[in-house]
Amino acid sequence: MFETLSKAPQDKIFALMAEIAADARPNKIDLGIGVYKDDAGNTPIMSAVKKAEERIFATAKTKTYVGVAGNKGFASAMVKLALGDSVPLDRVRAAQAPGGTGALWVLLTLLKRAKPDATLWISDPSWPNHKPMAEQAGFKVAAYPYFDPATGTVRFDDMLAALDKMGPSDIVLLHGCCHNPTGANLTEDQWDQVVASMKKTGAFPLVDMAYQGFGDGLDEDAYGLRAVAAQIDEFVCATSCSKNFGIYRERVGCSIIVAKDPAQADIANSQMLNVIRGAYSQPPDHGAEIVRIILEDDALRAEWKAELEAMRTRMIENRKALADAIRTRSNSSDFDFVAEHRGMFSLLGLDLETITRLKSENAVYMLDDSRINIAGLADERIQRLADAIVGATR
Ligand code: PLP
Ligand code: TYF
Repeated sequence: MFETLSKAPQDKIFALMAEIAADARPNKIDLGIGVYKDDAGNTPIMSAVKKAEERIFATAKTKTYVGVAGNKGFASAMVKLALGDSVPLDRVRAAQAPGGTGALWVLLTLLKRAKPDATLWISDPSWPNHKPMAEQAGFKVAAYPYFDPATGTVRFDDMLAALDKMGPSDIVLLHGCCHNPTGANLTEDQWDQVVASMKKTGAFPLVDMAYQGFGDGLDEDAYGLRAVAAQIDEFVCATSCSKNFGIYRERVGCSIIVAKDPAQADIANSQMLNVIRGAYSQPPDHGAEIVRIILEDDALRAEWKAELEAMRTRMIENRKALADAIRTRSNSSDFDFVAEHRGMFSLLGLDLETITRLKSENAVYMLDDSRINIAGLADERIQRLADAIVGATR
């Protein structure tokens, strides 16, 4: 049987994680996987999450099946969190999914059923899992221009020109906020232009929202998605609770469909539930129940928001501190863009030779495209990282 197979490629992010773990140098700086870390380098459980779990343990009476769509209260709360009041709910359907990845997979499989010959467009560059996932779903995958590593900014004119050439057989995967891996994001005005282009061409939006609340705030980060919702009558969105609730391993996400009318929403939803039933029958409940409890309870919701806000502002402070430290040492504004980026990542635009040297000489680990994770840097590590980057790029 298995002699017909050859070895599959590893996910480069998880491969780097193993490489870092094998490095015995005590001073190593891990800028690899996208997990939020505090000053001490830990990824603690949020206090609102702990309290919700305590409530589950104290009050849950059954572990019977929840159903194919998962936790309904969770799905409703997630729709509200992502879409706000941007679209009438009778056109919206949602199902709980195992993580943002699971939500993306369900939606890609659904879209393949709806439009088998579509081309799926991802940004250049994008999260390394997007292309393999879209290919696994059977799509032709193409890339639209997105990032200019020389300036650290979005190549917006090129992006818009590519979008303007698309049509109804094109599906465009857009990062809702906090672009992974670049950290460079569309302004509100640019979102409006993207939405106007897609409305005009009939290209179909697939929004990946994995970091809501990590950029400029919960509502601010949903600007693009809500602009899509206000102007375009059908689209889908995959959301994740891994980062903003810090419940990575619980695998919590949501697949959201917005259709032209309630009848089409019902049909699309029946196909989505059919996709889920044929894959894993129904999602695990615990993590979704945590999120439902938090979002439906005023006090816990306020506590969660405050914790999320503290994480968000700390990442922005780290960005400013790193940009300042590099500017002071290099007398140049070459890396000032780090302070303008949002979310957990910035793509520094370093070449592979520099990245390899930083690894061997400074024990500084970043992805081989020069993506760094800005969370988990604390003051002393920021100064050392600035020394290393300026030393290696001189
Ligand atoms: N989409 C993007 C852009 C991501 O960075 C991630 C990574 O966390 C995901 C989706 C999926 O996250 P998860 O499946 O862990 O919820
Ligand atoms: O980009 C990251 O680092 C996070 C974590 O297959 C991640 O999104 C990385 C790879 C992957 C799943 C999650």
